[in-house]
Amino acid sequence: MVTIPPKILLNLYRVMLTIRNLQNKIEEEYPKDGMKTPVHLYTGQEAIAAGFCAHLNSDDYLFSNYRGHGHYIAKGGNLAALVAELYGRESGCSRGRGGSMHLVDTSAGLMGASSIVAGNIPIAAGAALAFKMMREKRVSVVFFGDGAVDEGVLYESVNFAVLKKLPVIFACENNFYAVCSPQRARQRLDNIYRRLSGCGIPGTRIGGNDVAAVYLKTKNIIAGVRGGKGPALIEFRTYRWCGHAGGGSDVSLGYRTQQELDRWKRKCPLLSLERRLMRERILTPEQKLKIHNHVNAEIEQAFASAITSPYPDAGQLSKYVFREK
Ligand SMILES: Cc1ncc(C[n+]2csc(CCOP(=O)(O)OP(=O)(O)O)c2C)c(N)n1
Ligand SMILES: [Mg+2]
Repeated sequence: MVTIPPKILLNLYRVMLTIRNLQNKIEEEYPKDGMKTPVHLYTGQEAIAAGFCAHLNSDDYLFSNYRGHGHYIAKGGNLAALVAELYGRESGCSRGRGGSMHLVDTSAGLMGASSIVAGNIPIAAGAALAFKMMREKRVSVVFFGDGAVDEGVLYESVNFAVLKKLPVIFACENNFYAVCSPQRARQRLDNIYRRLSGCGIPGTRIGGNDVAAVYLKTKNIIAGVRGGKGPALIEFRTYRWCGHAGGGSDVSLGYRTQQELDRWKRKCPLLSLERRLMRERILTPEQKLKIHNHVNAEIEQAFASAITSPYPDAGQLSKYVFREK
């Protein structure tokens, strides 16, 4: 903790709080049916996006999956454009055509979120090949879940990236479930970070609920990849608090227990950072209030502007979706 400057820690706190409170607000508003999109909430996983993306520049590329709100915010995305996208408005980051699972904002380096499990993995490797061919010191990052590790394309992409020494980081957020299917029912060994060592990629396992650990441990990995060392694989261990999609608890479905959920909630990434910051007097109660008020006002403003923004013109719906002749 001491090795991270207070200013950076406070910023990590602000980013995580923005992601958390935004997820909570979406959960609250979603039943009103104004958002005509499935939503996959990132609640509980905030430390990964915040700690990792703190080392990225806006021209580094980030490829996300359908659980991408946190990735977009942490990459320096536009909160109002994200919320407008959930409401299908023209002012949304994907001009209202994509919804929650298909966020795109090239100005922030978010090259696209995808609803296809593992779909963005080879694309991220391709982007890294372009960086290498252009001799640019940029990195390409792809976030995916433990479920995506079951897709063959990961192995092909890692093999190619190692062979060509590409500046790509394969970042797996292992929350131990793919929808209702536990990791142990799909993978004989709990070893995602080591699983591709046979291809020659270095793998690291990081506790994904500890933002200081994420920040410190990913710093050197990202710097190495940027410096030309070749690709890296990271497995973050974390837990999804809500149901797979749509928010709310899904413990009644029977695939996981309330005890397990409670155990992970006690390891809340946001609260543990807050406690440490207060203990170390980096965050005072007054500062905390100020940050919370600011973050909440920004979120309220984003929702207010989204619901009063126009929808895309009906005659223009396929614009930006299909290639223009
Ligand atoms: C190629 C493909 N297969 C199946 C699905 C259906 N599906 C949607 S999400 C999901 C689970 C993925 O779990 P994981 O990668 O662990 O990510 P998490 O939802 O836990 O963040 C599946 C199987 C899909 N969208 N794409
Ligand atoms: Mg998962």
